[in-house]
Amino acid sequence: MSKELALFGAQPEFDSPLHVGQPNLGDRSRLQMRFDDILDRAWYSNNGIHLQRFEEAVADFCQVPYVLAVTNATLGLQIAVRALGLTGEVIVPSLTFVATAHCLEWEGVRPVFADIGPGTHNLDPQAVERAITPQTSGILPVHLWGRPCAVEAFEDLARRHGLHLLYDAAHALGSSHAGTPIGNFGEASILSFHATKMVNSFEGGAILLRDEALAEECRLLRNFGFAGKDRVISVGTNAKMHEFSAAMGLTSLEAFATFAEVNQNHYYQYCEEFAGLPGLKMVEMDPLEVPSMHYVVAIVDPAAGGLTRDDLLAVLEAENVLARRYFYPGCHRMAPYADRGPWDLPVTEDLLERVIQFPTGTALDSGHVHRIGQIVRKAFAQVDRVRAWRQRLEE
Ligand code: T4K
Repeated sequence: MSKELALFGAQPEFDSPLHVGQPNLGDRSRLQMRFDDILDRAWYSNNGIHLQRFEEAVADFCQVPYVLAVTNATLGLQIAVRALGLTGEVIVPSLTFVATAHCLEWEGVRPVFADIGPGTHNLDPQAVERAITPQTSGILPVHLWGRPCAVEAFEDLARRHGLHLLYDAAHALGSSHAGTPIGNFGEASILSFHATKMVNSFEGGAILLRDEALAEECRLLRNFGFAGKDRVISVGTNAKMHEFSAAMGLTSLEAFATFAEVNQNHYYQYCEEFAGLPGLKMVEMDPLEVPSMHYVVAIVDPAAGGLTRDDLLAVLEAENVLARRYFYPGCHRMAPYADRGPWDLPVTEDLLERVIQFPTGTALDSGHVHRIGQIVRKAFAQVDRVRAWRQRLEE
């Protein structure tokens, strides 16, 4: 505890940056064998063998009948929005990556932001019900941080109001609710396999579906509307995942249990490192519901601990710990949605000022987590000095 904080001019604790979202890599030699296999076969895209294996592996892992791998989750969402025929307005949270809103806007559908629960960070079903208008055609909740939404309440709402229901499950690979894997709720769920996700395919995503006809529609949309050689029966885009991504996704998915164990260990260690700090509270993760524990999320309470979330980010950044404030400033404050306000989102706006994510994943070991814990403790031990320093920098 003796070393001075780097914020005050000392050497940073870490020589190179620690990121939230540093990629995990599974078995490198297996991946290289798969790459060689792709090169040997000279089959790089368009429903190759690795894509088929990856889709089967995801379907098996998520226990859903239909999986379509796509180039990224954003295009997966757009395809699902179009396949479901969403129009008018769709209700979404604002505390999410902007793709949740943009996938609608891109398809000519207006995202309408409803507030979230203070403990769940997920869409509040009552706020969603209040936001329903005659123009509403669907609900698009996000399983934020991989924690499942109030799926029963949303199914009930969708049924009572005749609305479509699809989930942004970008964070939720491996998550389940009451024992049911997350892809089995609503009409479609979309995963992300972006490089920063626990399981990655460099870039990538997947649409999980239970209905064969809807899966077929999404399949057409993913591949220019081709229903066979030389036969196009509808408009479509190109959202096909290529073989190298599928090989990476497969290799990464095979290591899920290892990644999950690492993340769970980090999560529990962070809980211990931060124990007793009045200004910092870890967001609870249930390993049975969210085995990936892909995000380590905490809430900063300036009234209790004296530091703001952004004070803490500045302290950490000076030490080369690149913690994040996902998803500041919130979609409702971004273009083009900000101009459509005012939005009534008190819980969202409060959390956007106080939520913080810490580095995790295989790039870190328990020593890193301990040193991050020490930095945070040091910051809380000299609140007045940190505040004064930050104010001076801002002037
Ligand atoms: N819905 C939700 C709820 C989402 O969170 C996302 C994506 C989507 C939909 C859309 O999914 P995709 O269409 O992307 O499949 C990143 C990702 O780009 C994005 O995929 C992800 N959510 C979001 C939460 O995080 P940024 O803008 O924070 O990325 P960036 O470049 O700042 O990277 C994050 C950290 O990871 C950095 O500190 C650096 C590190 N990093 C990043 C990359 C790409 C590495 O160490 N290596 C790398 O290769 O959005």
